[in-house]
This record gives sequence, structure tokens and C-alpha cells, in this order.
Amino acid sequence: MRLYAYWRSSCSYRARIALALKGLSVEIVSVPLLDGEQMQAGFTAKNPSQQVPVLELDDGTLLGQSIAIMEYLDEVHPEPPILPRDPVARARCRQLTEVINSGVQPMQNHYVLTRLREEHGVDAKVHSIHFIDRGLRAYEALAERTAGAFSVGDTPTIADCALVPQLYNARRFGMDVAKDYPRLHAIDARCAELEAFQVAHPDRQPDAPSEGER
Ligand SMILES: N[C@@H](CCC(=O)N[C@@H](CS)C(=O)NCC(=O)O)C(=O)O
Repeated sequence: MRLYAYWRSSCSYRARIALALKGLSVEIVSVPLLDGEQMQAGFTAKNPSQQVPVLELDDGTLLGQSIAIMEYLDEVHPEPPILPRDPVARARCRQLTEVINSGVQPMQNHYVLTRLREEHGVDAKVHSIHFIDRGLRAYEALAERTAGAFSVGDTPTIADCALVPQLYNARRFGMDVAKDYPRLHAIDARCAELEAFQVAHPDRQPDAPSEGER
């Protein structure tokens, strides 16, 4: 399999964590978003949404949308599960995932921020922090009901795959995760102990610039 991805893309990061949790290795194909490669015809043919990640299966099938990719992986490779089997816990896991996936990430993705900045004069940083904070506060409150060691219970799920990259982004915007979202900070620390989360980290990707250039 191949994963079309960008080192700092939070949605690519989600898919990398899920693949690693499943013990699956993939070839990473870098799509340099800052150079606009996602808009070029070659990539648009793979994903008309002009977004990463895209998972290419061994038979050439192309799958876009990180949540669809993670759910596909869980269906085809059920062990270890990354969605709870219990229907209520499963729905809660999806609820938390969507708090990030539909409530936060679209508000602060590269394309949206560029348009807001260039066409509407919006302060992209203030805008991003507002929506990240709104989502993380909701997640923090919801996790009080669902979390064990991880966001839902005691094993990592797709909710953690969405949360950890979003916290990475929050820190990039200068937000104080430990102070403002202590439960999420603790979950993040537990995730960081697992190899699957470590190997998926942006800094470990083949297209990550060297440390001094990040
Ligand atoms: N809902 C999609 C969102 C994908 C997305 O927004 N990807 C971003 C990177 S995290 C992207 O490719 N952006 C391209 C751009 O901003 O031009 C998913 O979960 O895969």
C-alpha cells in the first residue's frame, strides 16, 4: 500500500497512526502542500478533493478521507480494534472523532486559512485558535464520560488518532494544552508512549525538513 501524505498534515498523521496501530507498513509518497502539488492534475486525478491523505491499496484502489481510511483499516484488519465493539462506545468514539474532524480541522486547514487571510484579511492565527479551543473544550468535557487511559476506554481508538494530531497543531499555534485541557494532555502523554504514535509523528516522516529548518 501507499499513503499519499504530507509530514505536517494532521489528517495524514491520523492515517499514519492508524496504520501503525494495525502493524501495517506503507510506502509514504510526499505531496508537498505548500508547493500546491495537491492542486496539480496528477494528484487531483487521485483525489478530486485535492487533499491528503490518500491510501492506495495494492490493487490500485484509491481511498480518500482519513476517517474513511481508518474505518476501512479496522474492517479489513480487525485486530487490534481501533473502534470499540460496543455500539454506545463506538458511537461515542465517532462523536469525539467528529468533534475534531468536522468541528476543528476544517476551520484551520491550509486552504481555508490562506483564503481567509488573502481574500478577507482575517488574522488566521486568532481564527484558528478560536476554533481549536472551542473543539478541544468540548472534547475535554466529553472525555470525562468516555476516557480511561485513552479517549474511549483503555485502548487507543480513531478518536485518539484524531486528537493527537490536533493537539500537535494546537501547540504549533502556541496554545497551552497542559494548562487548558489537562485530561487531553494526559491522554496525549499516554499515546506518546506507544510506538505507533511515535513512528507516525511528523518529525519522523521522510519529507520532514531537518530540525533547524522546521
Ligand atoms: N476531511 C479530510 C480533510 C483532509 C484535509 O483537509 N487535508 C489537508 C491537510 S490536513 C489538505 O490536504 N489540505 C490541502 C490544502 O489545504 O490545500 C480528511 O479527514 O482526510
